[in-house]
Amino acid sequence: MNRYHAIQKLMSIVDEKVVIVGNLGPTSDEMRHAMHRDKNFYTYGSMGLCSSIALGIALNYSDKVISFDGDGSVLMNMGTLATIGRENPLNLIVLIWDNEMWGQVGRQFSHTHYQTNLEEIAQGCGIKKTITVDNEDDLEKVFVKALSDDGPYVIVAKIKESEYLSVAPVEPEIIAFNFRKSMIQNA
Ligand SMILES: Cc1ncc(C[n+]2csc(CCOP(=O)(O)OP(=O)(O)O)c2C)c(N)n1
Ligand SMILES: [Mg+2]
Repeated sequence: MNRYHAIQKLMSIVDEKVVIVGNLGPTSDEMRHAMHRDKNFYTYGSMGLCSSIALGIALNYSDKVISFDGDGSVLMNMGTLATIGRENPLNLIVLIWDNEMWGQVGRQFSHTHYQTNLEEIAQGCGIKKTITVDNEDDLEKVFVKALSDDGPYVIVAKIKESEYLSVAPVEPEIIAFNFRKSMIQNA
């Protein structure tokens, strides 16, 4: 499965109130190229914090919040899954794009290439709605279901790394300002 293609598909079916937090690097770049919107929160630089930020937003927001995380980032901050299990936010969907590597920094194999199973770790944290998918049709099906169902969901999407798109403009202050403004307008 190709992440950019899948991101384009999934972003075309979320409504405008849904928040999407993007993992640093290529995932945020691809979100921005696929469909820039003020409710996309791009986490440039902050490895490991994508799902933590999404959790914080989810606990304070009535609509769905989606985390487009990465295997390496979740591995670096596994405590996020434990806290999601404990807080049990019904409106949070964590989608881990698992290319089994630290892609952006040299494509070294990550632990998921060997023995680490992030879906089982999520289960062990008490998150009941989990799945691992390796093709776009199955991903779309579970994603559509998760959008209209109580969560939290953890979806591990196995992907093949491909060419990177151009790096999207990095303007943290502007991203944060526009994101906050869009949340206030929705409150
Ligand atoms: C705290 C911290 N450590 C290391 C880095 C360097 N770094 C940036 S992206 C990345 C790999 C992220 O891997 P993953 O989440 O799987 O995303 P991928 O690049 O594979 O899409 C690393 C190690 C960083 N930005 N922050
Ligand atoms: Mg990765």
